[in-house]
Amino acid sequence: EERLKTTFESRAEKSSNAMSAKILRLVASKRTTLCVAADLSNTDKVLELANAVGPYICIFKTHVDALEDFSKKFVQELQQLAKVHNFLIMEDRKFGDIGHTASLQYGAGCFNIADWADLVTVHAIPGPGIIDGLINCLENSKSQLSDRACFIVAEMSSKDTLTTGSYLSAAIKLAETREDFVAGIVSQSATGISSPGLVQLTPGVRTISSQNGKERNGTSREDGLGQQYNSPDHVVLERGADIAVVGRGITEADSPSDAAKLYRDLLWKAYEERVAV
Ligand code: S5P
Repeated sequence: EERLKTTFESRAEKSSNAMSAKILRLVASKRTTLCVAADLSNTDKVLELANAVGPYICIFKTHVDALEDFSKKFVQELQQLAKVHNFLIMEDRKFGDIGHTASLQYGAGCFNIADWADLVTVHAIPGPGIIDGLINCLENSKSQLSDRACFIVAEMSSKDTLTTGSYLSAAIKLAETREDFVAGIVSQSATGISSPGLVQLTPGVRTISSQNGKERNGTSREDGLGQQYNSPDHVVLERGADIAVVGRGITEADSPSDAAKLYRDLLWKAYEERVAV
């Protein structure tokens, strides 16, 4: 597969989306394909995590609607850390409504995501109108369209997900035809993705040794609520992941910073193996 063998640097040059080029260049220069999922319920904890893992990540992924104490000040502090450590912020909102509604959810309300998140996630289910909705919102906001992009959730990591077959191929096709605002795809495989600029983000990543207890039996690669895990090696070499999302594998570690460093190293080694000629 041509695309998967190509270095991030040359894919950045071929990209037709400014944000995807920015991500690919950041990944190449910082030498990290790790995205940390900050699924914590308190803003101090999220900021502490961002500061600890900041040096080792390219993207910091949030779910701000799970925070008990969201504030504008939190956003400013997170943006400050993003500047200091050089990472991008992705709000994993998984928008899934008609364009008009998604536009309101993106640029208004108490979170005002369009104002601060470099990247957002979007379900493909409404069709292209959802992308037009987000673009429309940005055109009427103070954020620059070229400083924002979305990732289409094409295929989920969870057990018995419905994102299969013709839905999955149509979701990838949507991403490929809308690179004006789509920087990447959230998926479990590279099948069907051909554009060199599109970045594949793959969640459901955890090393066996970081799943304390359960995995000592060697078999448990799930979390009991449908999440399914693969190793860093496997997602990069067998599934085509460009960026791997690690949540609890890092947030539940004794030292999130050491764990992030370890995941970064494992992922980068696998990437080098993948692009090696
Ligand atoms: O298919 C998906 C898509 C996403 S974005 N499966 C996922 O798990 N995610 C997100 O990745 C999920 O919302 C969570 O924030 C993270 C996985 O967390 P972990 O603790 O299971 O590593």
